[in-house]
Amino acid sequence: MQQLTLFDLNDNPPPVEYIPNFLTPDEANELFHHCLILSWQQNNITLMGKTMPVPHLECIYGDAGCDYLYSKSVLLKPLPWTTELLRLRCKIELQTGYQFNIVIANRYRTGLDSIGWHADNEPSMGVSPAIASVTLGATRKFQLRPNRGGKPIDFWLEHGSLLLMKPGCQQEWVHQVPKTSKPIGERINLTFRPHVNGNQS
Ligand SMILES: O=C(O)CCC(=O)C(=O)O
Repeated sequence: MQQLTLFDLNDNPPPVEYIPNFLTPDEANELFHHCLILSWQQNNITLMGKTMPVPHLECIYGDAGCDYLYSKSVLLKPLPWTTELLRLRCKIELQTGYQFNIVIANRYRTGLDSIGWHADNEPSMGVSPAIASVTLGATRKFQLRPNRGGKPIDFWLEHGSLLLMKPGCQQEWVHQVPKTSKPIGERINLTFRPHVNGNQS
């Protein structure tokens, strides 16, 4: 398995690790098709008193009792793990050495679906969580920027890849998947996260 350590020459590298071929093309294709039939929801988010649709579809699977509230406005209640998602969790845990209790799935139907600058620092994940992010489908730009300011660093997350955001990443960095007007296929992203109420914690 190819593993790249990025930003060796950068004096403030983000604490991430990118594995482009974490899944074989066949594994990634099968998982993409499985994910198309997950229970996708169009949720609304309230930011600064204004309620609007979340700019992508989402859903959550995981251990019972691991409800996930983000931006103080969107409450996700996990559905039971599917066999395919459990198998993927196991593979990621073996690769990374971290344990995960939930997976939040985001579905970007076109280039106009996106997720804005944010950090995944919800208290329900505990202190300084590691988050493992699998990409399926179209390649999209993913940007990381120090939360104290500075230039974004661009990644192109490919079909079947794994991006591990290590402990500290959510405390020091923010990230986003910006919109693009280029014609682009559908992308599904799976972020595996710990939860303080999880079976393994
Ligand atoms: O789609 C991605 O690669 C990022 C997803 C994300 O930032 C999140 O779920 O918090």
